Amino acid sequence: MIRPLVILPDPVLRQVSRPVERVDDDLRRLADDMLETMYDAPGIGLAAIQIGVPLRLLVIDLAKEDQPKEPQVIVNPQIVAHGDAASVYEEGCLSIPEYYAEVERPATVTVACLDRDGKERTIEADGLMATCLQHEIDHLNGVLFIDHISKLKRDMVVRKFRKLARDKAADRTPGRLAV
Ligand code: GNR
Ligand code: NI
Repeated sequence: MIRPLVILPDPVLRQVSRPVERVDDDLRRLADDMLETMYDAPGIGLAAIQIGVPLRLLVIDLAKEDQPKEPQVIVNPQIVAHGDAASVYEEGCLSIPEYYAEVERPATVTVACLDRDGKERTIEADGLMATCLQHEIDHLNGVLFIDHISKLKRDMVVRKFRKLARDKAADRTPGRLAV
């Protein structure tokens, strides 16, 4: 089932998610809904809080559109190490639609987690996977990628999305906004 996405400036996005206690069929159903919602968007990653569920659960699929799907379910992830080198990626977020900005993060990370069978795993990631994992793990801590850009840019984005939310609540058609 495709679930509605939580959009900035909804304070739900600032919640700190709690650990998953049990990897059971209910959790796998939730992960399947997240994957369906992510593929529909489309996006390459999704944290549970983005559909309003404050659990430390995320899904990722970096497979290209014309390639077979590679769904990954990641439970209770912890960054246990990162490399010294940094890399810059242009990031976007399904909770901040159509806004993109460059973010610098460690280029490599080691993440300990559980998989969809509750089995302990260690992921050594670089490139887009390293960036995506850090972006998603930020969500579990109530952190958004705009927290890693300048305050000026962040304030601009937040203001724009506040206005969009106000317009929507008032059932006005949002016009194109000057930023
Ligand atoms: O779909 C997404 N693309 C993306 C691009 C660069 C860096 C991170 C991401 S994650 C994002 C989906 C999302 O909002 N996940 O939380
Ligand atoms: Ni995001």
